[in-house]
Amino acid sequence: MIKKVLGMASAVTLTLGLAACGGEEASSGSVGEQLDYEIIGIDPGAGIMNLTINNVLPGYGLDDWEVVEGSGAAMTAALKKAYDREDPIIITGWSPHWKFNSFDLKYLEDPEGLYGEAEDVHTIARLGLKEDHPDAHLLLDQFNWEPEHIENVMNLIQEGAAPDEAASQWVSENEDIVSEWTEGVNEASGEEITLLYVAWDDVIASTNVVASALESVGYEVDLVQVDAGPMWAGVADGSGDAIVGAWLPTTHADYFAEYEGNFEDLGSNLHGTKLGLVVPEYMDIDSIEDLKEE
Ligand code: PBE
Repeated sequence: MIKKVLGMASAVTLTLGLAACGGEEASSGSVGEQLDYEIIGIDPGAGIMNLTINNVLPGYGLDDWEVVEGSGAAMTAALKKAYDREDPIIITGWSPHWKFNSFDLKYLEDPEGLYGEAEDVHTIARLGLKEDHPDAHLLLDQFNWEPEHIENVMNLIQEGAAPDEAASQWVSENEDIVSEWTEGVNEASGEEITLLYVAWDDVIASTNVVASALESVGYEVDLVQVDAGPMWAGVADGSGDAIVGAWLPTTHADYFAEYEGNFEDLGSNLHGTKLGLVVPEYMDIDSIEDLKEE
């Protein structure tokens, strides 16, 4: 009897010992084991989520991996937490974005090119905006800047400025650029323009800057934050006047196709975006292919 009890006790000790050992193995095992095969994603309506889940994971045979849904803010919070502890983490990342200014990060190579080439960010207007508000339409049509400009605004916000304050600071400090957007635009007298946007940090920055430029010529601008699907639906059904964060031709291809004919594409306002899986420099993987286990 006593012998049996002792036997059980040592069996328990043995089990605990193995479990502890398993834990250690997990933290020094493959990247997949360390991360529980989880990539930190953002909101499910984002094009980068669609691309990662439906093209990239299957394209590289990463069937064990999943992309955790959340938001842009939850993703950067998870990144900061992991980074401060030098823990491994993989996020769905994009440029332009302030995270590359705040942390040492790298894109995992994408040898199959499944995230596509550098894209353009387009301004999309509702049908009829040109007739109803020709001057706002002209300004939106002339809005155009460079990645370094939007990064400046994003960094101001990241350093603590409210988005509208960062935007009006940038607008007042960059009159040479903004005057190209307002060229030929007549002063308005408080007419309302509604811009729809998603809480992606780049789109928060660009939308606030365009709002500030419209306000500088006398418009009253309403900024309405929505999800990606409703943003496209809203500009197509006319409940919003315009959006300035349409990533094309790849990232928002499905939305573009779904609503084509029900909006006016005012063309590119920025060239040179990038999408991918992003990790801290201290991780010793370099390619999406490194996530595949034999
Ligand atoms: N983003 C930022 C968006 C477009 C702008 C890359 C997160 C997306 O994936 O839809």
